[in-house]
Amino acid sequence: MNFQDWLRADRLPHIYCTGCGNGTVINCTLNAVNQMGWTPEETVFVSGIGCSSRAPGYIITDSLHTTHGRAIPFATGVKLARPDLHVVVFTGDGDLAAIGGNHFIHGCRRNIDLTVICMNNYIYGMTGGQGSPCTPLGAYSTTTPYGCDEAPFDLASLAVAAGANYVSRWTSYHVQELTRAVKAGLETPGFSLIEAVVQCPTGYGRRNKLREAQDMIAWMRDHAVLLKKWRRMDEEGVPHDPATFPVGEFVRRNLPAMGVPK
Ligand SMILES: Cc1ncc(C[n+]2csc(CCOP(=O)(O)OP(=O)(O)O)c2C)c(N)n1
Ligand code: SF4
Repeated sequence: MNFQDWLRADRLPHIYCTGCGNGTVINCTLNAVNQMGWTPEETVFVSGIGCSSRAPGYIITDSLHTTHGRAIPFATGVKLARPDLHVVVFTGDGDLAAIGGNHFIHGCRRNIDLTVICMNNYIYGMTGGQGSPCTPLGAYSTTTPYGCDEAPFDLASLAVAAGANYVSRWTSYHVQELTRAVKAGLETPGFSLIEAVVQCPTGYGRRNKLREAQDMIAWMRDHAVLLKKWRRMDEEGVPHDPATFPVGEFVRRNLPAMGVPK
């Protein structure tokens, strides 16, 4: 099978704005799923509500497009009822970390055998660009018109602390790395989080001097710091530029997991 064969062509054209980063993450994910040699019959995609959560609608497998924030509970149900199925969740930073924040940390704590792919565009895209728990300090959104003055969640570190077996962060600029990370998440039993920072020119970029898609892609390229370098800077007491963020594999471990087929 070719990875494009996983797409539901009769659902096109998609709803995404020109330049949206979500399509890149869907492509990387389908590439990784295809590399696993899985079939659509044994794979299920689950999502909440948001632009990111529309992704399963474009994929030929069975899928659940659920209620806002509840993708992980629905996915947990699928996995516990049918441990033989591969269950992949698409979510956004609002869906996962705001209304769904409690489900997220408990999914990690239970280490349930799911692969969760979060398209983090720093805002609520679908509803017009409100601030989310991941909006960076100082960033503008419709609900932070003077610049966000709350510290954002670090989703990857949160997942590590809560007990997930596999955690990576990349961006839609890092296509190869992101594809490899999704595959590693699919291979690792237990809860996997792959955080993909993506451009949302409509809801985020145009309010933050990153109006064109390529402006934000260049911004991600220039502000992502490899985790090894980030940790070396920590060891040496070198301060981080607050606009930068670490990318790479945060953890890959083998803590006891739930829902893994015997
Ligand atoms: C219970 C409930 N509250 C609020 C909404 C409205 N709503 C729809 S999508 C969304 C936020 C989406 O943001 P995110 O999850 O980050 O996804 P994005 O659209 O940015 O990909 C909200 C608040 C809803 N559908 N259901
Ligand atoms: S609003 Fe943002 S996240 Fe939603 S489709 Fe448009 S660019 Fe993508």
